[in-house]
Amino acid sequence: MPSERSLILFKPDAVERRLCGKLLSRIEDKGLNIVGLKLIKVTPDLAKQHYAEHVEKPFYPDLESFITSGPVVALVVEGPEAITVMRTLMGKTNGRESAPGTIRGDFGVSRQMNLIHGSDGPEAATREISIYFTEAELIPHEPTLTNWMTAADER
Ligand code: D4T
Repeated sequence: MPSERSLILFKPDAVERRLCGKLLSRIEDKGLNIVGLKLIKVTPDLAKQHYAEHVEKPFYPDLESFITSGPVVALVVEGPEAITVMRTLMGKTNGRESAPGTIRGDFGVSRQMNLIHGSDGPEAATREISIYFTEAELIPHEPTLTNWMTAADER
């Protein structure tokens, strides 16, 4: 089972609402490794790069002003099927539809202010990680607890 990396953002609403600790705990509790983490301000240029597929959509101007409106915590998480594991942990895009127990389901009712971003596939993850992080900013490591959280054939 291949280990994957996913680009995660705690969006400006999560920072403003002081939810970063709770969101980080969900990721740590689940058993994924943090290999990159920083506080950044997303610029309009960076937003256009990140959301390239949405730039022409009617909701894009509002999305850009939201994602550039305050600090964002950017992370790279790693683990078995990390991309899918994170999407499941986050819940559906629209907080009104996401299930209780998920991050979006537990903490919000908005489609735009949905607290967290996670890459939606391996190609997106590679692209997004390279937009937000340099190789030197990523610190791969193998916590000793890994041996108690995954079997050998799951690593
Ligand atoms: P992100 O990319 O933020 O993790 O969200 P999703 O992957 O779950 O959802 P998405 O790409 O479809 O949308 C990106 C981003 O745009 C916001 N949005 C979306 C919005 O404000 N209005 C809309 O109509 C849609 C479809 C929410 C997430």
